[in-house]
Amino acid sequence: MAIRSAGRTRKTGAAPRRSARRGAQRRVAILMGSASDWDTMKPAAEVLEELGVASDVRVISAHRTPARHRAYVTKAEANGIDVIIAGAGGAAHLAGVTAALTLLPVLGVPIDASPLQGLDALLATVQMPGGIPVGTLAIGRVGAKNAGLLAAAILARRDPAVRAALARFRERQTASIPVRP
Ligand code: RP5
Repeated sequence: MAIRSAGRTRKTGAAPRRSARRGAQRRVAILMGSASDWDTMKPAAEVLEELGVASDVRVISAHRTPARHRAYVTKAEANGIDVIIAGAGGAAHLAGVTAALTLLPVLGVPIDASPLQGLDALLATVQMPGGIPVGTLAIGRVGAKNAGLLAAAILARRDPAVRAALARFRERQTASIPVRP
């Protein structure tokens, strides 16, 4: 079953939606606690699109929209999602609570959204007590990009097309590194 595209967000008015191919099954969910997180999370959607993986981008807060969060996450696996990426700033519990509600792998992206410059979100996301794991990436846009790549690597175990796209990505990346400065 296909999942609806992201709804309209309150601050920007723009709908953070992203689909690699029109009508393609969105296999990776990209959740963020606020529309203000979208600029940071965008590299996850962009790299997945580059690899031909459709993503479902949603603004969902564990504490400000708890009902929306539970409804989405508990149905995600049945709706064809394979991996969930969750980015949040401050006392960032989005990834941890998401992981508690699903058996899907959850990748957390700490976001620099407070005077502590993301250190708070990093610790909140990475320091999950034993039993409910969150695969935590780096703070900010680099972490989001790597979350997209890691999600693709997970899909690639059973999807030869994604594996081939990932291999081509690595080749392009290697070729782009100059021998001399
Ligand atoms: C967190 O609070 C969000 O993930 C965001 O990083 C931060 C600030 O949110 P806004 O006040 O910009 O909506 O829940």
